[in-house]
Amino acid sequence: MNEPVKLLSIGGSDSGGAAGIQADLKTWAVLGGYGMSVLTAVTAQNSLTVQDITWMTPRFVQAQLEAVLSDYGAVAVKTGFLGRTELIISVSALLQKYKPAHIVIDPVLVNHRGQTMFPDVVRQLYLAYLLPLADLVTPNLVETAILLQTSSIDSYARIRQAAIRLREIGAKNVLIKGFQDGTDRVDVLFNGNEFIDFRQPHVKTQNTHGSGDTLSAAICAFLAMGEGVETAVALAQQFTHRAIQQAASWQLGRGHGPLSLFSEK
Ligand code: PXL
Repeated sequence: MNEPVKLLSIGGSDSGGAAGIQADLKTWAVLGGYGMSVLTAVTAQNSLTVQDITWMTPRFVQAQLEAVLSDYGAVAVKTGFLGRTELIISVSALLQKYKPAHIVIDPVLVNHRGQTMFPDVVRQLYLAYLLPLADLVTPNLVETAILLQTSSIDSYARIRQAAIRLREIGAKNVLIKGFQDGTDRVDVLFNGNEFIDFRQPHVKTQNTHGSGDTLSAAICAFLAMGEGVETAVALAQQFTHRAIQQAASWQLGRGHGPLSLFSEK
């Protein structure tokens, strides 16, 4: 008898299959984990826009969580689309009850245009309820500025300052994503002792829908497989970069297309 690597995503459905739960489950299938999903919302979405959202009730999110965690359990959990106060509070309570070994909080606060999607109370609840549970929090630059209510984060000095603050608030490790440094994209990890830059050449493409989800899902999988945070981030960044490169030639939808997660021969 053996047990597959059990992974759980708590987030929203993207009908277009690019972001959200779909990105996470595809990533995990490719990386060889057993993926489970607790839906917080269902979006009517394509490469151009999120046209509509139906939120699950807190009671039903709780029912899904109890169902999977009381039976299958999960070694690692990631949270994504969680923009409702009651959902954040009940998800946080159940994570504290079941204590998965690894928790990755991807603070989905803005759409791909960088516009905020949720009221300020959601930001406050991320700080109060979710960051203290996080083994890793993975905001992009805009989400970092929103979480800390600062002006735009436009230098390594400001990234480092912000990472220190987010760690003080409770996240054990902080990964601030997407700093454009010349022709490179750099994600900066702070583990409490040092800052580690993860650098990839920037790929000129519109097809990056779901790239943040894929990165945090891949990190979650590598943590569950026993890698340390630094290696998990490095492997996940390489995986995501390759998926972006492979999709650069795709024509799928008229807006921001998805990544290509599968090995292309
Ligand atoms: O990429 C963040 C994200 C996550 N989950 C869902 C989304 C989005 C972005 O639109 O729709 C369901």
